[in-house]
Amino acid sequence: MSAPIVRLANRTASLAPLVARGWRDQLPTRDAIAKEYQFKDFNHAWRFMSAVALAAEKADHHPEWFNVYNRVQVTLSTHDADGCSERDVKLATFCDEVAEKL
Ligand code: H2B
Repeated sequence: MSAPIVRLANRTASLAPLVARGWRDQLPTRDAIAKEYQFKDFNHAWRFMSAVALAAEKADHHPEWFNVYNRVQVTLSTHDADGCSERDVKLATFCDEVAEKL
């Protein structure tokens, strides 16, 4: 993911499409976004996590996540920028695309 490691210049506008798709803005607690996915079963949750993990490793941009059976809670923030960056927008969009196809 070659997006710059800087906080979003226009945070509200950049996050609006994600918020419209169910991502929660974690402000004021933290400059991060989070979404909970629910899949058919553990197999589908794991397929989602596998696909996202491969993309995350390739992009050197990793999710914080928590999985119980068919649920996956994903939190995205850029530690190196101490807040949301374009990298989080890209990874969030990718997560939604993968979940949509499962
Ligand atoms: N993932 C996330 N979410 N934020 C980062 O700032 C980050 C990362 N930085 N993965 C990368 C790894 C960095 O620590 C390494 C050294 O490139």
